[in-house]
Amino acid sequence: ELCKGINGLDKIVLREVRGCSAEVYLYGGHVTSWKNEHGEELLFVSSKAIFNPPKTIRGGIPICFPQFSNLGSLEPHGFARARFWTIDNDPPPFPINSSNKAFIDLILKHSEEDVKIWPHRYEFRLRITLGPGGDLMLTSRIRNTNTDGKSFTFTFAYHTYFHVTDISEVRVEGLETLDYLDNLKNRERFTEQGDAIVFESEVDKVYLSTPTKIAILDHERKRTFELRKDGLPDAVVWNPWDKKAKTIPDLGDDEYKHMLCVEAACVENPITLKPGEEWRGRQELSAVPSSYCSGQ
Ligand code: TA6
Repeated sequence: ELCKGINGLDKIVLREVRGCSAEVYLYGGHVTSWKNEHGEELLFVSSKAIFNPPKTIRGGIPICFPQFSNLGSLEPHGFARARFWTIDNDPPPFPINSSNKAFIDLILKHSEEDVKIWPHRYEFRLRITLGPGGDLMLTSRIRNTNTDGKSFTFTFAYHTYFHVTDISEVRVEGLETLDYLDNLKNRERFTEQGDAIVFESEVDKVYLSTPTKIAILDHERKRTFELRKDGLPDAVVWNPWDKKAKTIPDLGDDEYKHMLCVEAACVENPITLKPGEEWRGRQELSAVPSSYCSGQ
C-alpha cells in the first residue's frame, strides 16, 4: 500500500495477517517502522528525525552504499540513503520465496549526477519482506551495469537502529572473542575479550567475520532481537552515548538510551563487481520474547 508519509514523502506500508507491519520510505529505500502484532515499535527513529531530503533520516534502517562511513571520498555512508528509490514492478526472479508474504521491490539506478561523484553504472534492487510472524527481511542485489568494461568496488551496511528499553540493560551475543576495528581508536584492530557485549559508554566498532546469527537481548522488556545475515561478513555496533549524542542535531540528548545500532555489513573487505556481475546481501530480523529463545 503506497501512501503519503511525513512531509508528503511517499511510503509503503506492509502488513501481515496477525497485525505486524513495516513502513518503507521511497526516499532512501529506508525502513522507518517495524511493529509487532501488539503494535509495539521495534526500530528506533529519533523524535528529531528530519524527513526533508537531502537530509538523511535518523533511525530505522538506512542503507549504506556504495560506501560505509567515511572510508572513501563520498559523503559518509554513501548516497543511496539520500536518493529517491522507485518501485520495481517487474523485478527479475528472486532466489527467495516470497509467496504468502508482504513485500515490496525497490530499485535505485545511477543518475547522471551521481556518475560525476561515483563514475559507475549500477542497478540496486532491494526487496523488503514482512514474513508471517513478523520477521523483517531485506535482500539487496547490486549489479554492475558499466558499459566501459570497468569493475567497481563498494562497502555496504544495513545501518539498523533497534529500539531498546534501556541501553545499560542490553546484551549482544554472538560477537564475543571476535576481532574488531575500533572507530574510536583510529580503526585499530582489537580482540573482544570475555562474555556477551554490554554497554556503559560510547561504542563504534566493526566486528570482523562474525557468525551469521547475532542476538540483541533487551532485558527489561524481555525481548530478544535476532539478526541473521548472509553475504555480509562484518557487523557494526554503534551507540553514541551522552557526549556524542549532544553533537548530533537530529538526535535527542537522552535518546541514546533507547537505541542500539547493530548492522549487517561488509566493511573490511570491499566487494568488487565486474560488469554484468551481481552481489547479494541479506539481513533478517526477528523479535521474540526472551524466554522462548533457544539457548537463553
Ligand atoms: O555505523 C556507525 C557510524 O558509522 C558511526 O561512526 C556514526 O557516525 C554513525 O554511523 C551515524 O552516522 P550518520 O552519518 O548517520 O550520522
